[in-house]
Amino acid sequence: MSTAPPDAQADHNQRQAAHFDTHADKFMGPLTADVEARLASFAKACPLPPGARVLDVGTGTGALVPHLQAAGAAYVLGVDLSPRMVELARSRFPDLGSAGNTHGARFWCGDAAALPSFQGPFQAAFFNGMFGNLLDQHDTLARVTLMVAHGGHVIISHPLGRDYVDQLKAAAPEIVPHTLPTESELRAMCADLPLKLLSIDDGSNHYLAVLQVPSLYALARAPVRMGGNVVTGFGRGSAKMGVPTANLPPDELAATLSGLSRGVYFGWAALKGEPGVHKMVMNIGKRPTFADGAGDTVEVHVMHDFGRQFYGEELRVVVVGFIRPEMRFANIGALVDRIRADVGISRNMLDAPQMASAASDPYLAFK
Ligand code: ADP
Ligand code: RBF
Ligand code: MG
Repeated sequence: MSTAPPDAQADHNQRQAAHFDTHADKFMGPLTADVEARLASFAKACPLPPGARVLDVGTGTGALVPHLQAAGAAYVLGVDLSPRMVELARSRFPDLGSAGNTHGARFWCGDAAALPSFQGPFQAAFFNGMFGNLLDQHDTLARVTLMVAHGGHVIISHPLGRDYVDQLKAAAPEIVPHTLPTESELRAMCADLPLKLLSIDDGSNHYLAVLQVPSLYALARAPVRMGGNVVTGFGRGSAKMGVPTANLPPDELAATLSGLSRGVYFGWAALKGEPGVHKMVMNIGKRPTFADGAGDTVEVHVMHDFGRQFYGEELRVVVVGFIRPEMRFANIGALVDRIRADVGISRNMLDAPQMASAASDPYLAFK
């Protein structure tokens, strides 16, 4: 996935914070009735279950927050890069601190792409009036999507529309590097994300795209079968991460892999000569978290204790689901935390009847 270099991202975030710190007070003025009405309709764009937790990315002074609350959000977390904006937003709502489970609105100052996972999961995440301000729209969309519960929604909206954002971009590209994606651009952006585009209204003076995180993370082309004799990797999976990964030979699998984007998948695995079919989660990619991550690897973590190593032996997998694209993490601890979440999601998803049936795929019986 495209990821801006960390220093470019840090520079961009600093520029956003400084710009909105300077202009924050202008965002406290009343909005027109028209804009308020559009914000109200955006907040109702997806169902919010009772007790819903909602993330408002680029909350500014919290303009969308009352509308989210009116639409049924019990818990709103507003996130913004500008400390002054966050200060003003906090001044408009009862002070609840920055974490906790009491219903109401809270605010967190920082990059939504770096929001600690304990703040989630959310039933919905909104990018309102700010998507063009992101340096790497795909990367931030991917990371925020991981904070949204399965079956939840991601909303990209703007109360003044794409033409307006075009003008902002033309006037100050260092602050607004992108415009809003057209329908085909949004589909392309979501191609390797666990997101389904439910609707898009790209009107002349408003923009509303409604995306959903699938409830089963099913892979469109499932089942995908692949296998091979286990090869050695970098010796890090078990030793440094506590997650052994049996590496499959990528060259032999080139034809199968060409149709799959880099990322994390799950399904079923069997080792030749050993009884049983086991749940597995796997990564296909280049391990961008590590300096030695370059060549493509296919790594399978089998959720079973074999009590031994099995290098050179034949491992087969049937892939049924896709969780997320491969990403660069700030450090090995953050990667391991995320892999643990991937293991948990996979284990749960594979219990669903649609996913469980693939365990009896004849390919896994070596016949
Ligand atoms: P490498 O870097 O060589 O791939 P790892 O530390 O990732 O080494 O460990 C992977 C090896 O551990 C596999 O090749 C396999 O022989 C063994 N292993 C044992 N149990 C498992 C398991 N449940 N899932 C994956 N590999 C396992
Ligand atoms: N490496 C990354 O650099 N980024 C990832 O997003 C990533 N996701 C993974 C998800 C799972 C479920 C597994 C098993 C591995 C993942 N890896 C990822 C690969 C990891 O870096 C690799 O297993 C170790 O470096 C050992 O080779
Ligand atoms: Mg390995």
